Amino acid sequence: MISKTVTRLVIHSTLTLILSTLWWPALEAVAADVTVYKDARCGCCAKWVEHLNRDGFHVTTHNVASVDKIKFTHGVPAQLASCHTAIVDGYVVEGHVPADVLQRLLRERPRVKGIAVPGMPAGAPGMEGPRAQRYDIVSFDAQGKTARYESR
Ligand SMILES: [Cu+2]
Repeated sequence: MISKTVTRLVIHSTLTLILSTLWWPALEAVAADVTVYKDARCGCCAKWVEHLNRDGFHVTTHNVASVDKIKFTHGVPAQLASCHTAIVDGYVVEGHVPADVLQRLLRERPRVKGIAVPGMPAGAPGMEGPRAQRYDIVSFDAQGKTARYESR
């Protein structure tokens, strides 16, 4: 009787462990809140927000008079600037960063201040069009030191 209960308990906890391991990354990705600062007239910014929403992020957008001020406040290096700036889980996200790269950032949690897609490269999420170009997703730290995080 007791051994049967123990066996059941062991099976139950093992299953729970396996299931929680399987579900954890998915749950974490879906639960992430993103705050986006953009200009009200920016069309590609809105398209990037749609891209994040489709990927399960909870996005709150703020239309601001000066996106430059936001970038300065959050320490985005000038050469990495793009059209919008976002905050997710303590990280600064500049420009058209693909949702899966955002998820990688939240999974790996590197010791950086944020990541950026400088400028507005054609083909990046929210910048879809007939001609796509290669671009880098660049990380930066509080001192403004940059490194390539991923390439597309
Ligand atoms: Cu843009």
